[in-house]
Amino acid sequence: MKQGIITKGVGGFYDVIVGQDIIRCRARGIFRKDNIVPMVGDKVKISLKDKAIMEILPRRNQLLRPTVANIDVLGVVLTPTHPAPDFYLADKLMINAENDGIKVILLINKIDLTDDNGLNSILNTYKSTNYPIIQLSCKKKSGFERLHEHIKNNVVTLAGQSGVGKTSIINVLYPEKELETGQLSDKISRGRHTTRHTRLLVLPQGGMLVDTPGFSTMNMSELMPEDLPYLYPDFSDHIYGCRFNGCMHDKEPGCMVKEAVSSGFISQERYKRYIRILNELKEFRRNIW
Ligand SMILES: Nc1nc2c(ncn2[C@@H]2O[C@H](COP(=O)(O)OP(=O)(O)OP(=O)(O)O)[C@@H](O)[C@H]2O)c(=O)[nH]1
Ligand SMILES: [Mg+2]
Ligand SMILES: [Zn+2]
Repeated sequence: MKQGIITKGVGGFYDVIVGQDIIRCRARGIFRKDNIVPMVGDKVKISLKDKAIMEILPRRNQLLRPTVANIDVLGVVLTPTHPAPDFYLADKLMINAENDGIKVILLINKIDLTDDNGLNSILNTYKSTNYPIIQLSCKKKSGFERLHEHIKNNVVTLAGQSGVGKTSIINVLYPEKELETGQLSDKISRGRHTTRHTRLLVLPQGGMLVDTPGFSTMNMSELMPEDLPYLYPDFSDHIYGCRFNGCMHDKEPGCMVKEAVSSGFISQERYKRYIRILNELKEFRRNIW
């Protein structure tokens, strides 16, 4: 038996990288019986003779949207324009990563296309999170040295809307692979969902990168509403000063999170989305009980 990492899974076959070689395997029937589906990023033991995955090693973490196991860093990719930033999706990606103990970095791509206003609205939204923010242009190939600092020795998954340049970023870091990228469509510049399958690449310069398909909707049904405030690093300095224990930072008086929003320490827009997400999670709980 050999040990490797799943780099891709399509139609019941899994590509497993073992050293330099990619071996296409089937999963043993037993996984289906136990309801375990192998994921990209899984460390597995395979039988070379049968070309089969025999065992999935315990996962350190698993993101469900996008579906990847054993991630160190989630790179949330946003663009100031083309397409316009979907902050609601970005917040949700960050919340899920926090919930799974995965580090977050924010990548602002296509800075060659924008003016200061577009860029500042993203920077101001996320500055109090203290997430590392890296400005990139794939067109000008700028900003990549700083990104590489976060990639070496890590498994980094890129996620975000279709068309923000996730695949383009990987192509700059690993040009030999020439992954397919797509033009934007229509007047409002939407992506065309060019990347269809999650795929892990081992970079020659060290580190692993995971390219994922863009998406726009995401539910977080597994999260409990009362856990949500703790998944906002920009709330953490304020959360313990609230008048009420168990303050959800919504309509309660004496709330220090709301105070911090009023005085500009926390982005107002991000706070509004927090309330929206909180209500969604509550609604979900109401419906299942
Ligand atoms: N001007 C400019 N265009 C870029 C940049 N990065 C990517 N693009 C373009 O944006 C388009 C979409 O890029 P992709 O890399 O396919 O985007 P993606 O996020 O992988 O999209 P999906 O696979 O659909 O999720 C392509 O036409 C790229 O050439 C950039 O930094 N500047
Ligand atoms: Mg892509
Ligand atoms: Zn509060």
